[in-house]
Amino acid sequence: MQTSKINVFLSLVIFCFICGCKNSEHQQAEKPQQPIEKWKKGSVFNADSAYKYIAKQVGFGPRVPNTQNHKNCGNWLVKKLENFGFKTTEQIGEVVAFNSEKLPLRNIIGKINPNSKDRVLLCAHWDTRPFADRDSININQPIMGANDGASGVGVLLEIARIVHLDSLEIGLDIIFFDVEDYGAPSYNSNFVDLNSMNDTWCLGSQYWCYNLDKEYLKPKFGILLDMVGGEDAVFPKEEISRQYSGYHLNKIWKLASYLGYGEYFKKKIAPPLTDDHTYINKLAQIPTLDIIHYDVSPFTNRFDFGRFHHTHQDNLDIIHKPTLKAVGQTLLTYLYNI
Ligand code: AHN
Ligand code: ZN
Repeated sequence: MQTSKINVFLSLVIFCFICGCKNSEHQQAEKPQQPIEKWKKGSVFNADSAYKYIAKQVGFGPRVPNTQNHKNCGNWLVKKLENFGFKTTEQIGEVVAFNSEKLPLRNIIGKINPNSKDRVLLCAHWDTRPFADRDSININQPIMGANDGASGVGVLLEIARIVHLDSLEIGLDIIFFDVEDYGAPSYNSNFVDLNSMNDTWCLGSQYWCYNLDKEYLKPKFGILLDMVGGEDAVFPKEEISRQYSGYHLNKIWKLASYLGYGEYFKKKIAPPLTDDHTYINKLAQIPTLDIIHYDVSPFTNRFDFGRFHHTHQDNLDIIHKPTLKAVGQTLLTYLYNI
């Protein structure tokens, strides 16, 4: 009697054990596989080269619209794109600034595989701000714009150099927008009119959007770079980018973290920002995301775009090659994986 009870008990234990094993095997089989990242490696982005392109632009001095420095830098940019084998054109126009000043406008446009319908747009602004309204000294002097202006253009020039060497199958439009940073200064605005002042920014991209050629082969999507060279750069998922270009935004942020750049490409969400992509999305209807330095941490509220933003600290000293590498390598890898 005792032995049979023990036997029943043991059989039960063994039965449960087998069931348990089977069950866990079953669970394992059901468990979704971790997605395997299948990114083609692509070419190597050279941050030293991008840095040199930034230094070259800064060497022209502040690139304020309607000045000789601005003209000289524009001429250099056109030549650079041409030398990299881009079919290069300039959109010349005139815009009216917040203070009623008339400004000449020069958007610089370069194309690779100009007849391909499968195109991507990469863009950045090349002008710099005429004043330092977030500084405490010399607020009426123009800033150097090493980060705010030169950094995005420098990264794109390096990408242009590489796609020229390692031919790209898709079509590519690179646009350097003018008169982005002539927006009404913050000390000019009170709380009520700040919003209505938003359209005083990005005059070059607005002009481009309002004057699109009917024949223009619209890129499938676009990527804007703005202030991509600071040491402490953080790139959150900005709200307009999320709304209009969420698919590519999430893929690019995933790729960045796969490549080891997750410290820059944060999963945090930033509020909608007025930048060139705002108009490209809303007016030109090309889904475009913004890789922009914007710190959403509540402790740095005053310095949301970085502590050097619109100050005289925005010079070559704050340009950090590892940040350029993170942005450039991510973009380049993405281009060869579309
Ligand atoms: C505003 O401050 C409204 N937008 C930021 C756009 C900008 C200025 N990007 C660089 N400088
Ligand atoms: Zn700016």
